[in-house]
Order: sequence, then C-alpha cells, then structure tokens
Amino acid sequence: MYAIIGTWKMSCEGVREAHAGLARGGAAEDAVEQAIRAVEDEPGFTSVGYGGLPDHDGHVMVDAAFMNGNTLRFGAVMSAENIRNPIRAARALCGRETNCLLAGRGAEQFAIAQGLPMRDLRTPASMMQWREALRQENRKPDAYREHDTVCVLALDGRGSLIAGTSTSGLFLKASGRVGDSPIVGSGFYCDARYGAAAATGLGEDIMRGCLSYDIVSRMRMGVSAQKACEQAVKALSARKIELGEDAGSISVIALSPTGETGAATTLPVFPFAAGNDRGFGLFAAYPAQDGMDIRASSMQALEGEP
Ligand code: SD4
Repeated sequence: MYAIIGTWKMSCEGVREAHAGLARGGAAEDAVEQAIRAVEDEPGFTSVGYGGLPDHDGHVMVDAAFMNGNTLRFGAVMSAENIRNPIRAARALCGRETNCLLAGRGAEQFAIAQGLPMRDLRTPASMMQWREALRQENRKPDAYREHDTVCVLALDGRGSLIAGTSTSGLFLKASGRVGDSPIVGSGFYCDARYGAAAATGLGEDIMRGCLSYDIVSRMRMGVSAQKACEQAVKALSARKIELGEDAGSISVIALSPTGETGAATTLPVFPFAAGNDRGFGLFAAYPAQDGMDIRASSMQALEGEP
C-alpha cells in the first residue's frame, strides 16, 4: 500500500509525479521532497519558494519542515532567506538529535554547508506586487488570498510515513514573523503508528490549537483520518467562536498508516491532490451545512478517481 496527499491545486503536478514514484516502489521521503520541490521551483506559485511574496521589508523569508513518522525526528528551517529549496534543508536536518530546527542565518549557513543551491527568491513580479501593496493602507493579511502553504504527506510500501511543509508565510508579514509551518505539532505532525497531519491557513490560529498534533492524537484514539480532520477543525473553530472571534481560515489534511486520507476546511472550498494504489485525483473539501459556523467537511472528486 502507498498513498500521498498534498494541499491546494498548486501541489497537483508535483504530487502526481511523486505518486508515480511511489507506484514504482519509491520511498515516501523522496516523494514528499519531490512534490514540495516542484512547488518551490515554480515562480507562478507566489506563496512558496522562488517567486514567494515578500515580507513587509521586501525579503522573501521561508519556513519549511520535514518529519519522519517512523523515528519521530523532524527537521525545520524558519525565517530563512535565499535557500532555493527549503524542504531540502529541512530534510537534511531531520534525523539530528539536536540542532534540528534552525532559524535565519543559521539555517542559511547550514544550507550552504550542505552544498544546497542558494538563490534570490524574489522575482520582478513579486517585487512589483510588494511595491503595489505598500502603497495601499490598512491592509489586513488574509492567509488564503495572499498565501497558501504546500503540505505533503506520503506513505510508502515499506510503511514509512513522512510529512513535509514549505511556505513563504503571509504576504507583508512582519520581519521575523514565523507561522505554523515549521512548528512541530502545529503545521505538521507524523507518527507512523497512528498517522500524519498538516495544516494550512492563518498560522497564528493553527498554532493556538496545536492542530496537526490534535488530528494525530484523535487518530491514535481510533478515529479515522477524515473524522479526525473534521473534529479537530471543528473544535478549534468552535473555540474561536466561543471567544467571540470568527471561525478562522484553516484547512487540514491527514493520512493514516493504512493509506486512508482525510481533509477538512473552514473555507468555502479547499482543493487538494491525493492518490493511492488505486489511482490519483484532484479533490476538494467543503464545510458541510449543519447549522453551525463550522461544520464537518464533505469531499468531492474534481478530477480522477482514487
Ligand atoms: C503561515 N500557515 O505562515 C502559513 C500560511 C498559509 O494558507 O498556510 N496560508 O501562517
């Protein structure tokens, strides 16, 4: 059995190729890296890697993480600049007993020492958008309008379960701001015995609920990947509503050790790519209608039929 799931339509091509690699007997670690690199390298995706939108000061500062569910080790970089493929740096850090989460200059120096390619992640188009945005006043960052994180979870035929994330965070974020994506338990979590999960949306909210850990904890209690996603999103959003806030912008994915996938969202629609040994497709999760502001998601195939 093998399976893979990735957030947003932008992950579709990379996940499709990584899915083919898994079908040929490839490793989940390689599948996650390959799928995320494909998004990082594409300047048309303005929320990840090259072409990512800058922070308030005009710097493209990236966060990325890689977690091995069989060892519970993770590696992550945050608030780092000029690393062409942040997911490669995160993967290279995964396995270390100490110093596995590096920020800023330390992360950049690590990438250089590893011989990873460095690159100015700004593009003329992203800098133009930045200059234009600075001209507008009172701009409230919107995690979805401005940015989407690529999260990929993969299971291979040998039972390896891996999680990865990569993002340039919120457009116009404060210098030094870090979101959930490199924070274990919030943006991602993975335990090969129970499952893997990852989140995209407003990192400040996702971290308040330790959302990915919450999903995997529910799976540990025997809840399915789909139900665990629905329950965790619903719990965090309901709590926010109780506190007088809105439900927030939160979407999640999960993958069980037997290859079941799950997804849930507070958005009107959340597309994701998923595949297993029966096929590959682009899907969407929607909030269900049960009279609450936050509802269980229903899933629908957009194309393909896993
Ligand atoms: C962050 N979670 O830095 C990321 C942004 C994101 O969809 O995923 N937006 O807060």
